[in-house]
Amino acid sequence: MTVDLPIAVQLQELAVDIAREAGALARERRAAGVALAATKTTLADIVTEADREVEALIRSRLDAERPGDGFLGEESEAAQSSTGITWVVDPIDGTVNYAYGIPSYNVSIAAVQGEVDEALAAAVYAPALDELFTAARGGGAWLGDQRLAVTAENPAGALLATGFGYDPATHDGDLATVRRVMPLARDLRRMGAAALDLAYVAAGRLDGYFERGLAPWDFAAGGLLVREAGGVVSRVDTASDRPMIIAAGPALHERLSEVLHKEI
Ligand code: LIP
Repeated sequence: MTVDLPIAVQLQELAVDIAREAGALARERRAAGVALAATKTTLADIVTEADREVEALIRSRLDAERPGDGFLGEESEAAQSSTGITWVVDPIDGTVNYAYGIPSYNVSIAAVQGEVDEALAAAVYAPALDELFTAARGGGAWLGDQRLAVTAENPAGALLATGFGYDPATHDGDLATVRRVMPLARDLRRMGAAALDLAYVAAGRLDGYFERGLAPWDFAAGGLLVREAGGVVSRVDTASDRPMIIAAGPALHERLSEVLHKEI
């Protein structure tokens, strides 16, 4: 007798299975040596052959298992959904880390229903670290059998993470933002992979994260992890071409929003 699991759990199980297979391929290609395929918005914005190969693997698995679902990925054409579910995929998030051999890269897969902020299921897999973060809406966020929870406020200040875009023209503004936020911080991290930054907020390894200019595939899966771990994720300045993501526990999210709203 098959048990009809809630759709979010079914999607989560598929996302986990595909993320593991895709992550293994990325790790294998990394060990063999990374080939640059092209540059995109700037010379610093690279795509490797592995990015494209991993996304093709993910897409073929989803087409086989979930025909009719939509697809929004970093490296290939979008596909409309006829089922109400769309997969939002970054095949290798942290591409520059990947190209340099820095282990902080991951496969990020989210199944969303409606807006990208409304993910039903998520899997963020860091194959070089063999850590898979996952969540289904209403089912909590997990790292293996460890249930994840965001941190509470710390009188020592917040351990924050952020990131910078590939366009050098945006760096001054982003650094000004960092300067405004630092009075809330005990220290700052810049790890180069948004989905891992979000997964670490969910896991309590970071207190908060903020970054401008992310694409849906950078935050769709990690955003669900944070929400299912008791955190708050918001997107502000959405009218601009570089909206800001803010993710933290509720109290810190409020303080970060106050500071970051002042610059908008
Ligand atoms: C990256 C993000 C990172 C951001 C980089 C880039 P990619 O995604 O994960 O947080 O700072 O500019 O957008 O390009 O490696 O998939």
